[in-house]
Amino acid sequence: MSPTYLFLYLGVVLLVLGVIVVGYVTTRRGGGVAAPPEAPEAPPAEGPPDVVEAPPPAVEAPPLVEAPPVVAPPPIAPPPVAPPVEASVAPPIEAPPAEAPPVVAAKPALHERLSRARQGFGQALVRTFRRGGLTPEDWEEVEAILLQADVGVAATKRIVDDLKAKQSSDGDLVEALRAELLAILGTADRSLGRKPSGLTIWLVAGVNGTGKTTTIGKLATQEAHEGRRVVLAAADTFRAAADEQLEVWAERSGAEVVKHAPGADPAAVAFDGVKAAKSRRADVLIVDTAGRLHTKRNLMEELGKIRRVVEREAGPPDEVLLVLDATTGQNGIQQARAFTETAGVTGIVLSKLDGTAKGGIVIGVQQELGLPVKLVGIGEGAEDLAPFDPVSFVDALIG
Ligand SMILES: Nc1nc2c(ncn2[C@@H]2O[C@H](COP(=O)(O)OP(=O)(O)OP(=O)(O)O)[C@@H](O)[C@H]2O)c(=O)[nH]1
Ligand SMILES: [Mg+2]
Repeated sequence: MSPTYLFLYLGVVLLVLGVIVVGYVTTRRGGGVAAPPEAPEAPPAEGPPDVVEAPPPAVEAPPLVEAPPVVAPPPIAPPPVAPPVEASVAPPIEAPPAEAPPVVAAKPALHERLSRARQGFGQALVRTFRRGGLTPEDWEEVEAILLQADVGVAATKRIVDDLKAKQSSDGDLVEALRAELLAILGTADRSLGRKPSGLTIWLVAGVNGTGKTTTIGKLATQEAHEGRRVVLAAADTFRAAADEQLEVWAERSGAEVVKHAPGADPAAVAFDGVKAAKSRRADVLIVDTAGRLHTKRNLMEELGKIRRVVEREAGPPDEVLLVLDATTGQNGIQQARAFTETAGVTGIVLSKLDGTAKGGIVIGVQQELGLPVKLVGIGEGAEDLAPFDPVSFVDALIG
């Protein structure tokens, strides 16, 4: 090889080596012509076409429109947690409560209800007798106590005469008084009259406000408790709302009511009462009548007519009960006399004995008219009607 060619060859080799060395050094300094990283796909440009396309952002910009605040949904109440079911063991099945028996108030003690009569009448006598050695003035005091208590003139005379005789024989005057009162009250039949079968009828009469309707309500209650079917005839067509009062009692006791329009003929109500009670196969018919003064002839005749109508339809009433107000006093004997003449009273109901310091009318009526007291009213409640028992009465009176 010629030296010319040799120099040319060496020059080219050196040039190539130089280029390689320079490229290597450049690469080591970080520059170099690295292949561009693959650009993310640019979003389609929305700008006008003459706008220079911006280089694709390396990081996607956040959206400019603020997102609406997220309203948190109301907290959802947790579903009710069912009480844990005691699955395996079935709860014991409680037996249904036995049907409660009807509440029947205990009969009030006569002794307690007669406390006023005992203090005003019985104990006044007992105190005087216990003093012993009664003077004529003491005997006058005894007489006054008896008369004030509505024992009546005839019974008072009988009691005083008898006790004076006992004093002279040194007897126990309190015991003598007890015996005397029981002797006057006697052993009359005080049960209420009833038919052995068929409809029993009780007629109830008396002056105004003595307690007729209340007594009928109490009687209806007692009869219903004993399993009898009761019809009430509202033959007080005179006083406003008298039938409503009876209806209230009927509702309480389970009785039925027969009534007419206000002002109707009371005898017609009694007539319908008998018919209805018979057709309904009732056991007892109780006829309520208007309060009337025993001195008013036309009113007493009206009562006589009621009785006659009942008698014509069903025979004589099993009871004609006169209701006397124990607080009205001696007038009761006149009332009893007049009502007996007109309507044939068979027994007395002495009402309001709980509210009086007297109570002697029981003795006076028996002594003067021979009419037995059959029932005593000792309060306003349905149970406050007691059969009259002379021994309990006298014990309650003189303590
Ligand atoms: N303390 C007491 N009050 C009674 C008794 N009986 C009735 N009464 C009351 O006496 C008042 C009159 O009773 P009624 O039953 O309406 O009398 P009545 O005889 O039907 O009255 P008239 O139909 O208007 O003549 C009422 O307030 C009753 O609550 C009783 O035994 N004791
Ligand atoms: Mg009445």
